[in-house]
Amino acid sequence: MAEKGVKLFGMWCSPIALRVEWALKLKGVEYEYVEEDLFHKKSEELLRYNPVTKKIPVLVHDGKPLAESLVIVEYVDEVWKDGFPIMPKDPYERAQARFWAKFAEDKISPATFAVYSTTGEQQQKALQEAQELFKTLEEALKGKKFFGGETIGFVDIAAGWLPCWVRIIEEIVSVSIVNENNLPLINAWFDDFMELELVKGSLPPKDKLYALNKARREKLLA
Ligand SMILES: N[C@@H](CCC(=O)N[C@@H](CS)C(=O)NCC(=O)O)C(=O)O
Repeated sequence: MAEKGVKLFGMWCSPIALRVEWALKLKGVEYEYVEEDLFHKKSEELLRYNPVTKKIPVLVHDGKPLAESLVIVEYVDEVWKDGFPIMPKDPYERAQARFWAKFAEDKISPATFAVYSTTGEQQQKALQEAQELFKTLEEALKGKKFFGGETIGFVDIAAGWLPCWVRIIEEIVSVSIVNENNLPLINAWFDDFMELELVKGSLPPKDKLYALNKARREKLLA
């Protein structure tokens, strides 16, 4: 008989797994969290449930596994459809939400990583590129507190790791990426998003995250 219930495979320092945690918590879904130690050895269970990419997060619902964080978030929204709405109801707005989530994933993530993993002139160039991309993303926030409007939605969940991780990167590399002068709307969104109880209650300890990412950068630059 297939196992019942909801299980989430994640890792404490994964901003990507947080997306799924936020979606489940917003919906009030009870779930079992399974911590993976990707630095050492992936569990047999993870490899069995996600033999294709072998990555976390993986959601197992009544024995059926799903991979890819944003696919999972949409699934959660559809299955627990009477709970907090994550995707917009209107098809055009829903498509727009997918567009901006993809923009953040495909453009902003690598640009932010480039600032984190370089120095000197290369970093200056990366910084300029990242800020231009954030400026573009800012368009989607005009007239709104969150990307979802008055409350958070799909884009906030997809891009929601940025407020925490960008602040840590800024501290590690001693460079300001987002501030109230250059990106006032994104900066306010960073603050508002980090103030949410949902977010405050789920972020990894800052000192641990800082230490991990500082060591990772040193390794990348060595
Ligand atoms: N596009 C995937 C990315 C997942 C991903 O990169 N997960 C990382 C942890 S944050 C992972 O499992 N890395 C282990 C590996 O690459 O083998 C998603 O959104 O779920």
